[in-house]
Amino acid sequence: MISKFTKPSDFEEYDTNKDRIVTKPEFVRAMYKRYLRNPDDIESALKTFDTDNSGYLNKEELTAAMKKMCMDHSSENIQKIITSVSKDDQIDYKDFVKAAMKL
Ligand SMILES: [Ca+2]
Repeated sequence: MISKFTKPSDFEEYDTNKDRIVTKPEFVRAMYKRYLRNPDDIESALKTFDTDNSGYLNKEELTAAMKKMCMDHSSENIQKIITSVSKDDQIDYKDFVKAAMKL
């Protein structure tokens, strides 16, 4: 549990289930969400998650990425994300930006 914050609004942003406790997954998610607001960082994140360097994220790579970010990486949720941003089951840079904006 992390108890020191620079301003109260940070706490509210991190505490996504509003139980007044910021758990490690909540903190990790918040950090990634902040990180993914910058287009340059989105690009470097995509490169990090694209483990076979194909330029696209497939289902397995996206699942691993979501797991790393402490986000819902159930196969239903992964499929939902892919269907909502991509037409061909592959996530390219543009699709990944769209997906990151929804996190
Ligand atoms: Ca890939």
